[in-house]
Amino acid sequence: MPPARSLTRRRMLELSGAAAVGIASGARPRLARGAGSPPLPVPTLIEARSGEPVTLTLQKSRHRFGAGAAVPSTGISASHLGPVVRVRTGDTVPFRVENRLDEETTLHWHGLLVPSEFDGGPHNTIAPGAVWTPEIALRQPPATTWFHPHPHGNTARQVYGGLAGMMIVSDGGDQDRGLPRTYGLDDLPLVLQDKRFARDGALRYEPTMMDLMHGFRGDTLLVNGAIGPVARVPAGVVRLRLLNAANARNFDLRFADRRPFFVVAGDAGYLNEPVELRRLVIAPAERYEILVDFSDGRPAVLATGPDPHEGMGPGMMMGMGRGPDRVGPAEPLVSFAPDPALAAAVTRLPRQLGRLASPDVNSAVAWRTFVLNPMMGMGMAGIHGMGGGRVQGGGHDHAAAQMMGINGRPFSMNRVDVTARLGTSEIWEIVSDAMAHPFHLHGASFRILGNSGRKPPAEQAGWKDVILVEDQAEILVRFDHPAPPRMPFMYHCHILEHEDHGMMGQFAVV
Ligand SMILES: [Cu+2]
Repeated sequence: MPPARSLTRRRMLELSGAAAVGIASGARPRLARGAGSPPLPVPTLIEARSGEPVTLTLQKSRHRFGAGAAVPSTGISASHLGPVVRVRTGDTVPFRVENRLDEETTLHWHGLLVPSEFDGGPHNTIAPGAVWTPEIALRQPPATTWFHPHPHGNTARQVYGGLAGMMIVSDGGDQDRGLPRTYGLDDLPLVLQDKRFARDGALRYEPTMMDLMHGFRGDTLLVNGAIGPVARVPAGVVRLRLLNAANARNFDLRFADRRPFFVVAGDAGYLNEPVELRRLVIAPAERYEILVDFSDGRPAVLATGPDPHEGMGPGMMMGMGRGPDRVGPAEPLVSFAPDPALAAAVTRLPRQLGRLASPDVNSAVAWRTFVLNPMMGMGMAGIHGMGGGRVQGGGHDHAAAQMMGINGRPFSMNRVDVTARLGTSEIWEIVSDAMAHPFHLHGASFRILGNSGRKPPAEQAGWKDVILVEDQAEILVRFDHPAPPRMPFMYHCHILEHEDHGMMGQFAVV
């Protein structure tokens, strides 16, 4: 870390502290929750079987978010969000992805390790009314993954509107591992998001210029599409599959009573053993599986502190420093009510899960550096050219719409930025400019070698596909899945507004 950068960061904290407090206290949820807490919605489970088609329909619908009337929404075979699809390693599942929206879309399998033609990135477009039929061969370790649209320039608005679902890759070995495994009972998906609502209860997505630069954040927290839900759980060990499906927000998770919890898996697979924590930051698109012991029978509240990486502050406009670290009260996400009438299948923590070796740095055949640029030397005229108020999604033809980039270049569908060799590993150095960015790449997973000059914490020591980079990080990426230059994989910032505005690149694997 160059000393200059630390200095500007400290200076930024001084400069923007007052403004930050103002923003935090000004944010008020606008949607009435209604009387009592709704039960935690548990998405429909689709148990996929080899050779049997699974249909996922991206559709317009109506959905009730709070106490008010149903409002326009989108969902995947649901009124909002999607099902949980459970697939088995070794199986090959033919999917039928139907686009019943009135716009082009794609469906990206975030975390599935498949050839690029089945990846669902911006090249795999599905026209309105069309059906996409990828054959997904599951040849990867068990993991909690997810799926969401990825159309060029229009991902943020489509995901925000409700197009996201979870996919569980299972190898059938969780009984031997001693892990909770009864879906909807002691194995619960928790899709974490934040939204803004209009007075009539409708979802609002009208990002301002500041929203685009910082990433769009809501003032209301949702879990599985519900506000402040409560889950009945057995009075034993319960597994929570956490997915941050927010456009930009980082959740700083903790239980209100400060009880410990145990991370057993990261994005792309199990850790060697449970990692005990009392706080966990989950960045956009990251997944963690945690175990929580409810055997004391007491109700518990999973809450989040303020986003520790929100905003760039005024200094960002001058290309210096980062936003302030937020302070403020924790907000509840979801409550748990242990119910002695529910059978507790697991009452002890497992000892051993994965068998990960240390990453082999010497296996790397190349070193590449990627600098994530939220503003690429664009003048104020260019910023104002985007309009100070509402900015439409999907405006990627607009000259100013590609104001962000990587290594000084905005994303282009027609340019392959990197070519890697199939079956090799490379060290990728990621450098964040102006604020923390969650970096993700398709079709490959990686181990973290270092982040901000430190070794990764134990909960990030396994295989991953997202890394929150505050300053600079190095990852060891393994390329085992092909992507010809005509259909490359993506690497990008998972702040969806950044991705849509050019903070993305393409790599081939040959
Ligand atoms: Cu970013």
